[in-house]
Amino acid sequence: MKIDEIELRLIEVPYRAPFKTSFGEDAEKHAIIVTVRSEGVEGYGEGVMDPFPMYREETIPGAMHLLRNAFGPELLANGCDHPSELTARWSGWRGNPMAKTALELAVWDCYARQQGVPLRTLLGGDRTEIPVGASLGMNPVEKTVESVTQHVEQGYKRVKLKIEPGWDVELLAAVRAVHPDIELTVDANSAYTLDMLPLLRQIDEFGLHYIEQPLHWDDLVDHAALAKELRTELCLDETLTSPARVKAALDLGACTVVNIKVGRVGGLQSVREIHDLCVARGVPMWCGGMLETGIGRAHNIHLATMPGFVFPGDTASASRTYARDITEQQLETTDGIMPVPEGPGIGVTLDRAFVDEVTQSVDVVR
Ligand code: OSB
Ligand code: MG
Repeated sequence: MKIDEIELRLIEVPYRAPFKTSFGEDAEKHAIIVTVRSEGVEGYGEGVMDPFPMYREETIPGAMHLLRNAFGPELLANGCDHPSELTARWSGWRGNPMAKTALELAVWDCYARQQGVPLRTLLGGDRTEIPVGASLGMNPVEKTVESVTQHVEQGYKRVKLKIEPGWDVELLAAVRAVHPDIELTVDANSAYTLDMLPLLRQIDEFGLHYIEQPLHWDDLVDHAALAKELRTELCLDETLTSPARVKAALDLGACTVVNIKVGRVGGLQSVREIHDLCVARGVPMWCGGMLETGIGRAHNIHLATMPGFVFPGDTASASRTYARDITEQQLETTDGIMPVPEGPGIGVTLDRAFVDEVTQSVDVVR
């Protein structure tokens, strides 16, 4: 493909309600929407880095700098025969997986549209719908229990609760009192340390499907030590930033469940490599979320059709997160099942009027 231009659009979209985790609280989504234009066809990608490094280190200003001055110009200068080659081409620029992914995803979408096939087809995903769960932000205990009940009634296949030290045992006891048997998980977003083992042992008593990222956001060694002390399986999120890191985590026994976020691991080509590794080792994967708009959410749905994604992920109905989304197609579940958007590429298009309303800035790289 010859790439004609790359548009970098900064948007700010309000959440329906603030989303609270152990690392902070946000009332609106800040995202980079990348559009790649090639021979009359557009493709879209979404960057999941935040304005400040709260979840991992990348930031929107840092990503904009690299997209404008490194990855963007390299892509414009050299074009692309197949989107799978981009990660290796950009590997001389270290790290920054989310920035690379925002552009790589746009190229994958554009390429799939030019071929006239759904993105999932390029990834080997046969399924036309995926089972999903929901991730609930921190709220008072009573409100959380009500919310769990609503999500169970809506058919979500598992519920994930955000926890932190002091906001864990009481919450879990209240939820388990009403829902003793549902598929329940917790996500600490790195809020615990290994010396809190007695508390972690209490969390171990609630029959959780797994515990997501209890310890430091870049740690493998302490997670491997913790895994030996608990019955509940450990799932890593923040720590898993590349195929090599996933292999290291599995070799060390730091986790037995893998959360995939395409932005965190550096793009769809990295997802494919991790997928094949996890399938070969019999390690269950699931697709995480970063409260994406319809662009990132559609990408997540397509990648979660790959056969190794055996646990329900976080790609729930967009209307849980947004009163109005930026895509024309509404990404909604029925009975906990998310249909894959149909048509070429990711199968969604931008609601131009609304995108313009929420746009903070537009840069075009040619
Ligand atoms: O750790 O999975 C996480 C949202 C923002 C940052 C990190 C995480 C999350 C979620 C929400 O859990 C998942 C979603 O609904 O997209
Ligand atoms: Mg997580």
